[in-house]
Amino acid sequence: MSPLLLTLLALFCHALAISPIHTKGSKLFTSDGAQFFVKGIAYQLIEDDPLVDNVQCQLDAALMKTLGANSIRVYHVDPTADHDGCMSTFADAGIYTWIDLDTFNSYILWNGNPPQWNQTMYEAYQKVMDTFQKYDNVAGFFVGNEMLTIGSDSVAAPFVKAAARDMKAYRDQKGYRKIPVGYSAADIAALRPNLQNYLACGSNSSEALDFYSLNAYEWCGEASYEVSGYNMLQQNATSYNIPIFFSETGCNTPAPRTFDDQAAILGDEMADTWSGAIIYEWIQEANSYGLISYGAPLDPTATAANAVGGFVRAGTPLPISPDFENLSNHWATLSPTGVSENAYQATEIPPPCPTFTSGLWEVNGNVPLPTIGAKAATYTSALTSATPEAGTGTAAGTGTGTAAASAAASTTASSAAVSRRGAPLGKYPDDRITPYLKGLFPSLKRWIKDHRETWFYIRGLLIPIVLAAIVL
Ligand SMILES: *[C@@H]1O[C@H](CO)[C@@H](O)[C@H](O)[C@H]1NC(C)=O
Ligand SMILES: *[C@@H]1O[C@H](CO)[C@@H](O)[C@H](O)[C@H]1NC(C)=O
Ligand SMILES: *[C@@H]1O[C@H](CO)[C@@H](O)[C@H](O)[C@H]1NC(C)=O
Ligand SMILES: CC(=O)N[C@H]1CO[C@H](CO)[C@@H](O)[C@@H]1O
Repeated sequence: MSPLLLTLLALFCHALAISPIHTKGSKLFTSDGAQFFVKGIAYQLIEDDPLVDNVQCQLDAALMKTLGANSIRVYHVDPTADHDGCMSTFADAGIYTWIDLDTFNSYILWNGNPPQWNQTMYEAYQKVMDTFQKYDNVAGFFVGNEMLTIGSDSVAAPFVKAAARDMKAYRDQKGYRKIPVGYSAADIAALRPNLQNYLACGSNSSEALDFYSLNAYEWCGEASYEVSGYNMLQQNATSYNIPIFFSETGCNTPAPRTFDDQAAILGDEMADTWSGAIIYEWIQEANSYGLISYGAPLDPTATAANAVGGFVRAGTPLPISPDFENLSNHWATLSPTGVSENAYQATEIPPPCPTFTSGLWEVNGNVPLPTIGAKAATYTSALTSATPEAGTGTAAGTGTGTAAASAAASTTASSAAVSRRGAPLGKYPDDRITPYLKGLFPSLKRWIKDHRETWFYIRGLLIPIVLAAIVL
């Protein structure tokens, strides 16, 4: 085939592609400039990578499309495996993926050990990013899941931030797409809102998360926005400067699940602030959070094909009633449009970095982050011995930074955070043709950007005509 034909073909195929996601201010946008709201499903059929068996992915993606999902979250992947099949299957179904960079042997905090962010982990995270960055339907990466669970775990928070800093720098240095990097937090009242604020705070956005997300199971049964405590989550997140969403939700007691919380999250109460939710989880297992099963439960010791722990983990997904329909019914009626990227001015500023409160939040302000491989004990003692003067004038502040210093840092950040808007559409004087022609091309480009769907449609019609003209 001629290079021209190949190019045209590539353009044609691109027209069908999924539009990648990025962040601006507190919101997620597709490259079409539309705000994106997550309607996701936690998807981990097996402990190992579920994105390698394309036959299974096809079966599941088809039913997820029926359900109305636009995202999955995968907690463990094998960066050495081939994901092309599954990733394109999900992309074709309009489904994005949220991928955890860590796995069983690379957690920043686990099992009561001191927090770690070291070279081995950095390289392991890099491999996952290297493998997945090429797929347009990767919506984001998590540097960790639910690692901090009590107030004193807060000493690990700078390590989480350091991991995000380094993965963002690695992404940019490799010239990868600006795939958002975030953290998925456990919903711990004692850590709230300190952790949320800490991970976003400071004037240097290279050292903050791109998004924050929460695993919250507060809304159970016939609760309501107030009774569930979602109103408090909303209070804590109002005017937050980076995107925030539920990375797990779906309380299962009492059964059946109604998913009524979706109406709050994706509706008037929260959609101005929150970017949607991921439901825990796709497969029915012993914990009873499944939306589907691959057959009746077995004896936990059964050794049937694809069975682990008493549950078959492959095959045709069968909806669990009424949970599946309940969720599907909600999602069908909830399609917030939010704001278009062009119309949105990201004026939110980073929250102040929380100050030290023994047992609750043991990181004092905007402390310098640990370097790769820093030992927790050495790092912490350096912080406590730092004097207020040590870091005067630096954006990083000092270990003994005060609330005032953090607030000052945030104020500085505010001017930087004010978004640069696209130039307004020019007005062309009708007596001079040159400026008009000069303006035509950018206007056309802008029109395409704003009307991407229409443009793809037109282009889809034009390309076969051009091809036919060349061939005939
Ligand atoms: C990094 O930490 C992990 C545990 O999270 C550990 O298994 C590994 O040996 C450490 N590597 C280095 C170089 O310290
Ligand atoms: C922001 O943070 C990055 C990563 O730590 C660092 O390289 C850069 O120098 C910082 N910028 C400022 C202005 O401090
Ligand atoms: C954040 O939430 C907690 C409890 O969930 C609440 O006590 C606190 O007042 C909230 N803070 C703000 C600033 O809304
Ligand atoms: C929103 C929704 O569809 N709710 C339904 C969930 O399932 C129960 C039990 O079948 C129904 O009564 C609800 O109407």
